[in-house]
Amino acid sequence: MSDDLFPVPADWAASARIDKAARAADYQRSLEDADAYWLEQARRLDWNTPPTRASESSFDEADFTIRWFADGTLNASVNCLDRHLAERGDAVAILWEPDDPDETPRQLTYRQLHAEVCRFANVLKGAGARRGDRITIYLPMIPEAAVALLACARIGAIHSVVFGGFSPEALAGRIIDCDSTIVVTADEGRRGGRRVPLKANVDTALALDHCSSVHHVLVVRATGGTVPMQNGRDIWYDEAMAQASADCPAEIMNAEDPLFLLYTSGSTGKPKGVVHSTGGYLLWASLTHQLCFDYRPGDVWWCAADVGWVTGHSYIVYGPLANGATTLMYEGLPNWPTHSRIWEIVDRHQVHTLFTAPTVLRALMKEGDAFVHVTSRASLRLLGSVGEPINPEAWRWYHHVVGEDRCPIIDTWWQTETGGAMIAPMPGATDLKPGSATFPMPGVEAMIVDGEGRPIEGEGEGNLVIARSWPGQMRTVWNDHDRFFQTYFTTFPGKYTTGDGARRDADGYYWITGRVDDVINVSGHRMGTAEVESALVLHSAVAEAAVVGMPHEIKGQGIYAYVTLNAGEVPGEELRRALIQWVRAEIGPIATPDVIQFAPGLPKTRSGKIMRRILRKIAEGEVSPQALGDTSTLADPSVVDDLVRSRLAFA
Ligand code: 6R9
Repeated sequence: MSDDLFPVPADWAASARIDKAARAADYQRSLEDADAYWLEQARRLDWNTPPTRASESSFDEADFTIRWFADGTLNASVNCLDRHLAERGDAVAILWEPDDPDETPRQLTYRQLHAEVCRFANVLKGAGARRGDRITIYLPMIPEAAVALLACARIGAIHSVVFGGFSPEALAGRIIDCDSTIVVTADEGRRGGRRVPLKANVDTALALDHCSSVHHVLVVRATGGTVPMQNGRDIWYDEAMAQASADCPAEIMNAEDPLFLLYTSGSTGKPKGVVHSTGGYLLWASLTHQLCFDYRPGDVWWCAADVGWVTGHSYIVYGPLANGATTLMYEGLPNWPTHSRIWEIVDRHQVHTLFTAPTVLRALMKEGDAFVHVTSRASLRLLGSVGEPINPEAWRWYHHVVGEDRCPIIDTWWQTETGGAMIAPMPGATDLKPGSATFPMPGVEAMIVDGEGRPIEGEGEGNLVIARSWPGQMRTVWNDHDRFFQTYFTTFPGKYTTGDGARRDADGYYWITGRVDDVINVSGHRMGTAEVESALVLHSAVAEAAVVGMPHEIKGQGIYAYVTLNAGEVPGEELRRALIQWVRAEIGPIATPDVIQFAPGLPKTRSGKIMRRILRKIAEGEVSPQALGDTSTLADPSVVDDLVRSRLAFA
């Protein structure tokens, strides 16, 4: 960790809307006079009925409730579109950069986007969608993805976006869990010059057992590739749009009505459907986008995430559009066709703020500075980071080589569950330390507690928890409110458990140290070790599997799997390759194991619990008895010797 201080640059200090004193005062007021503060903030949205109540929330078991602006009504698509038409209807809302740099970019003004969204909302209604229905969106990074999200919001349907890199099995699981009636997809996606068979994946998913709730599939013609269409079920997007009216009154929603659900991995069980609200979420996405990035009309904003993750929801679509921003959407990969691509896009579209992930920076950093130097990047004023802890080396490279020491680095810590940034700098208000996400946002009562839940004041390290509700907080796990409570509010009763560890330094800066549970972070993507284990044990050769994270130079963490085979199965290269392929097919390429170690047995306590602490150490290559610690509580301590021997054999 680094303790160097990068003060607010003079130009930001002079122009930013919030300076150091204002940030501190705002924070204090947000906690001490919370109701007034939040009702005031709520005015940044357009309400049909403005709320008169702010938070009515409690994290205690007896009266567990999370509720914000409960008597307010609004529509999210109106806030992202209609209300901008008078003032900036002809301003660009979405700037789209295609995968292939030789193709022409597309742009949609607010007026055009509004018309498309209304049309598609009517198409959805024509396909039977009603308020409260779940609609699964499985699209590449094309403007139609934003259109689809906002069209759902317009009619009060709940969207569930599934990342295009997920397999048919993973897609089916997410469709089944929320009983989706409609899927919106494309013929194919494109990434780095390769085609992704999205429609074919949907067909496979819908043919699987129990995946029977879907009655219509809407298909965007993205590449023109030939795909079979099922009569009566499948509808071409362009054909339906050509018939649809561009007039669609927005459904008036309660602030607490779900806006969307988004599946994310946890430490146990299958992925959970994280449910976000209409009012609180939209306010949080919009407010944090403004506070962290100080957006001004005309700036080109680029969040280089995929709309399949929460970062894409909050900072490609909802936050920027609620703020009337020009949001850039990129179809492809940051390093294709060359390692300069991301910087070429910055130049081509005169990007003001770039928001990306540390894994992208590490991968590009490795290729050398020349790929950066061949571009200008003169338009850049601000750089953002999200998804995992940013190591100080990558931070410095981003700051010095990419931003030429001129752009503050906004390292935002948050989660799918939090809806938007929770701990982050503000460019005009926060002196930076490389690797620290700095201070909590307004209303975020962050605390560090020890293993028993006792608060650690001042300098110290422990579990990061949040002591009170904030507007962007998830409201429940789809169909499983009890799981919501059990997962987040029982480890440290009365507090929201983030699952992350953190250190607070002498100046009050927060440093996120990474997950303290069985979630691993691969290239900024969350993966539950249990999910990969379940996929592995479905293979006929596998008796048992245990998965842990391992340090990885580019991805942050890699996936390390210990596999015990059924009697008669032969460990070897061929089976290793087959298992890797198997996991990719079950979950998707993001879950590809980096290492598979065949193990005759796994280290278990006498009660049968796998001791992951030991497996993590062995995966890290730390195999000395001191590193492995006490193994005396294991049912069979000799298992560890076997694991160490076979680890050393292939290391
Ligand atoms: C937004 C997002 C959440 C987990 C989170 C933490 C890690 C995200 C971070 C960060 C350190 C940051 N994380 N941002 N760790 N510094 N700036 O990534 O959501 O996919 O749900 O992941 O990612 O471990 O708990 P999600």
